[in-house]
Amino acid sequence: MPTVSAHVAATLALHIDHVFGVMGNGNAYFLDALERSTDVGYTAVRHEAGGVVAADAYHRAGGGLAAATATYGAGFTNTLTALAEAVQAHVPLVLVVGDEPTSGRRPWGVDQIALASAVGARTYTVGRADAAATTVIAIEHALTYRVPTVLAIPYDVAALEAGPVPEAPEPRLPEPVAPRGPFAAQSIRDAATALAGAKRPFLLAGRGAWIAGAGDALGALADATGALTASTALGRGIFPRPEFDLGVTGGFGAEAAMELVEQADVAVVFGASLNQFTMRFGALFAPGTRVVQVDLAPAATHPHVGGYIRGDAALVARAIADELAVIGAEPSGWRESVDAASARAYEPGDALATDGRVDPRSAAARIAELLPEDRVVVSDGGHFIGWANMYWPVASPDRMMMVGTAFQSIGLGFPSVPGAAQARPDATIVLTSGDGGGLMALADLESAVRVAGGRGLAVVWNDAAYGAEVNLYGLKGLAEEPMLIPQVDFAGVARGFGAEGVVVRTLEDLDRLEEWTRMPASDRPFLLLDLRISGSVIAPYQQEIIRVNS
Ligand SMILES: Cc1ncc(C[n+]2csc(CCOP(=O)(O)OP(=O)(O)O)c2C)c(N)n1
Repeated sequence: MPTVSAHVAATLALHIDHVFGVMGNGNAYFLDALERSTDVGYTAVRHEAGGVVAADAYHRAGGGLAAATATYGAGFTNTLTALAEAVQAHVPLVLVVGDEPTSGRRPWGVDQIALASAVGARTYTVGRADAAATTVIAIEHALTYRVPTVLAIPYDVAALEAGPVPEAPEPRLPEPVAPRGPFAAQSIRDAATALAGAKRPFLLAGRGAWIAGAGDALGALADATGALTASTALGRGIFPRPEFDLGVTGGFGAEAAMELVEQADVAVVFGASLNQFTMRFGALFAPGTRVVQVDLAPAATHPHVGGYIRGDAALVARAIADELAVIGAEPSGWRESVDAASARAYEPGDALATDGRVDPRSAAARIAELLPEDRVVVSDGGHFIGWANMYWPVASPDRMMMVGTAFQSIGLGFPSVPGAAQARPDATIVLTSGDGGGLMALADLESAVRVAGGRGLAVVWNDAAYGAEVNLYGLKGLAEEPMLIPQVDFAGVARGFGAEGVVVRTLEDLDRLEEWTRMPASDRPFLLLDLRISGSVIAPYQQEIIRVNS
C-alpha cells in the first residue's frame, strides 16, 4: 500500500520533473517513493542550501517548477538562506521537508513553520488523509504567487499507509493581468501619444517582461517607435535587436550607453522594479525624462515614474503598439543615428595590474571571446559580479542568473550549477564566483562536477580577499585582517573533486579555455579557471556604491 510520503511523491510527479536535495530521517520515505514509483529525476547535492539553490536555478534557467528536499531540524535550518533568496527573487519551488511528529516536538526539533514564515515562505503540512490534495495546494501557491512553499511531512505520518493515491485536481493558475477599465485605457493612449511625439524614445525591460514572454512584443514596439532599448541585469538579452540595444542599465552599464539613456525624452519601463542599482541611485534618467512604468505591482515603484499602467508586459506592449498604429506614428529615427555597439563597449583593461596580478577587465574580455555560445551563466555574489555582467554578452534572460543577489547572499554559486545543468541538458553551464563565496559553497563543487561534467566551467575571481568588503570598509580604514583570505589553490581543490583546475596568472594561461571550448563536451573534464586577479581594480558599479556610501 502507498504511504503518505508516496502520495506526496506521486502527486508532485504530475507537476515537476526534478528534485534536488540531501536525504535524512525526515525525507527517507519520500525519496524512496520518488525513486521507486515515479520517473522524476533526483539529483543529490551535498548541502541542503544547495538543494534549494539548485531547484531555484532550475526554474530561472527555464526548466519549470522543481522541488528541493531536506530532512527535519538541521536539514531544514540549513535551507533557510537559500529559501529567503527564492522568496525575495520571486522564484517558485516546493521544498519537501520532514517535520516534528504530530504528537509534538522532540528535544532536537525547532518550530519550522515559524522559521519558514520568518523568511517569507508558507508551510503546508500533509496529514494522514490529505497528502495528495495538500501537495497540489502547495504547488498552486508557489506558482500563483511566484514564491517557494514548504511542504512538511510530520515524522509519524511519513510511513503511514494511505491507500491508493487519489486523483488530485490540477493546480489553478492565474491568467495574465490584462489592463482593465477606462483609466488603464487612457494611460495606454497617453503612453502611445508620448512615444509618438518623442524625439528620443527609450524602452527598458526587466525580468518581469521576460516572465510575461514579452520579448517579441517589445521588439515590435521598439521598431514602431525607433526606440533605443536596454534591460536591467535580470532582463539582459530580452530585446531581439542587439544593434539598437544599449545593454544593461545601472552600475553595470557602459558609461557612453548610460549617457544616451539620460538623453531620452520618453522612457517606457516594462517589468522592472526600478531598484536603486538599475536607477543608478537616481541618476539613470534626466529630470525632464517622462517615465512610464508597466508592471504588476499595485502602484508605481519609483518616484520618477509619471505614468503607471498595471498589467502584463506583453499585453500592454501590444496595446501601446496598436494605439501607435491608430495614431499613425512614425519611428523617431533616433536609434539609427546612434552607434549602440560602441556605446556599450567597456574599458579593455591592462594585461596585468600594477601589482603583477591579472587585471579582471582584460581577463573578462578575453574569456568573453572564448566562452561557448550555448552557455548559461550562473553567478554567485561579491565584487566580482561586475566582470561577467559587463563583459560577457547574454543571449536571453534565462541564460544569466544571480542566485543570491535578491537577498544579497554570497555562497550560493556552486549549487546553482547542477540546477541549471539539469534544466538545460544541452547547454554549457558557466559559474562565475569569488574565492570567498566559492569557499562558502564548496560542498557543492562536488555536485557541480558530477552533474555538469564536461559541460561545466567555473571561473573563480581569486583575489585572496572578501573584495567587496575591502572596497567598502578597507577603504574606510577598518581593520583589513578579517577581510583577507589566504591564497587558496582552487585549481588544486578542483582536481580533488575530479575536475581540471588551471591557475591563470597571465592572459596566455586562458588559452587552455580555447582548447577546452573546441573539444566535444563528452571528451572534456569540468574545467575550473582559478584566476589570480588583482584586488586593485575596482568595478565601476562598486565605485558608484562607494560614492553613495561616503
Ligand atoms: C552569506 C553572506 N555572508 C557575508 C556576506 C557579506 N559579503 C558580501 S560580499 C562579500 C565578499 C565576497 O567575497 P568573494 O566571494 O571573494 O568575492 P569578491 O567580493 O572578492 O569579488 C561578503 C563577505 C554576504 N553578503 N552573505
